[in-house]
Amino acid sequence: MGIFSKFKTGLKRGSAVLQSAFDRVAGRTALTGEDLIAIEEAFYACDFGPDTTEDVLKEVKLASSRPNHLEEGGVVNVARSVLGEILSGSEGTLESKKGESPQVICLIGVNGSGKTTTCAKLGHLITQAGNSVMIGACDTFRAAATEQLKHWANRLNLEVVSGHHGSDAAAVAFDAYSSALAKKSDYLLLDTAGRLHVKDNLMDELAKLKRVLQKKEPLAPQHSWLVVDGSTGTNGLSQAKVFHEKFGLNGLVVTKLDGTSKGGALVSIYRELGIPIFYLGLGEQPDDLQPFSVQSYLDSLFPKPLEAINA
Ligand SMILES: Nc1nc2c(ncn2[C@@H]2O[C@H](COP(=O)(O)OP(=O)(O)O)[C@@H](O)[C@H]2O)c(=O)[nH]1
Ligand SMILES: [Mg+2]
Repeated sequence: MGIFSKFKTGLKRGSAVLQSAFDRVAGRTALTGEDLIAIEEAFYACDFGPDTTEDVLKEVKLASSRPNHLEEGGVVNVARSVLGEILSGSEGTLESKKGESPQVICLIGVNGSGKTTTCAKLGHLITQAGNSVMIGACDTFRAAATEQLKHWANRLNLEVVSGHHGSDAAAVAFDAYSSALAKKSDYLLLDTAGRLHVKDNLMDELAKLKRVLQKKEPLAPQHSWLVVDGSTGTNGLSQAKVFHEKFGLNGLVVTKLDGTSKGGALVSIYRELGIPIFYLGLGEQPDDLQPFSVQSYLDSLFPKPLEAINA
């Protein structure tokens, strides 16, 4: 399946919700109060959040007050351009770092958000692109976590540094960094334990991991990415806020967009925190982690061909 098909398949639920609201107003030259409510509800249902929903409504109302503006898919175009504007600058890109010390990418997030799976998929993606990767299994909290990661790594031919169950996560990170340095790996990916963002002791463990890494490399981890389940709605935003405040995030990976998710949560997180989105999880296969693309995202949510806006 091509990249765009994956986006499209993954985001089909959100797309269907938006489509039904747009179908309702298709070909209309004026909108009723009920039409506006239907549009508002669709944007809410897709987890775009209140601010973005309000912006969309405001622009749709404005457009509907202008003659001819609603013809030829006008409402779709208005909504799409509002989202496009909010998402401008949101694409994170991981640059190739050959020949320097390992770039550390630390994946953090609550339990079950997809960190371990993302770690493996990302390792696969990076090696496929011709860079070398080392993985640190820093989730020493759950007994099965290291096994899960090793299982993936075997399948994808990736190297993992791990510790004993219950050992110090920061020590594993330190060892993994040493290994990555010795093997001249381009990237070191750190899988960490799932933690409740309200639990301070687990946050302290992350802070320690960072401190210990910095003994080796003051700039590490160069990337601190939150892995957030895209189907958790507004909860994802509150998680992101707390992790950002405590840990200083500089990237997002939004997973499970192929599940029950309606796809809008990433807009509300980006809008609020301005943290670039690097990858989307669009399924459970190794190549289901895809670089985030605003264009593909919007094309998947608003699948109809675009007509020019009669501005
Ligand atoms: N459908 C789907 N499932 C995912 C995705 N990412 C992770 N998962 C599943 O979510 C569950 C939890 O993932 P895991 O990586 O163990 O989460 P962790 O606790 O954050 O390490 C696993 O069953 C994964 O297969 C995704 O993008 N799509
Ligand atoms: Mg895990």
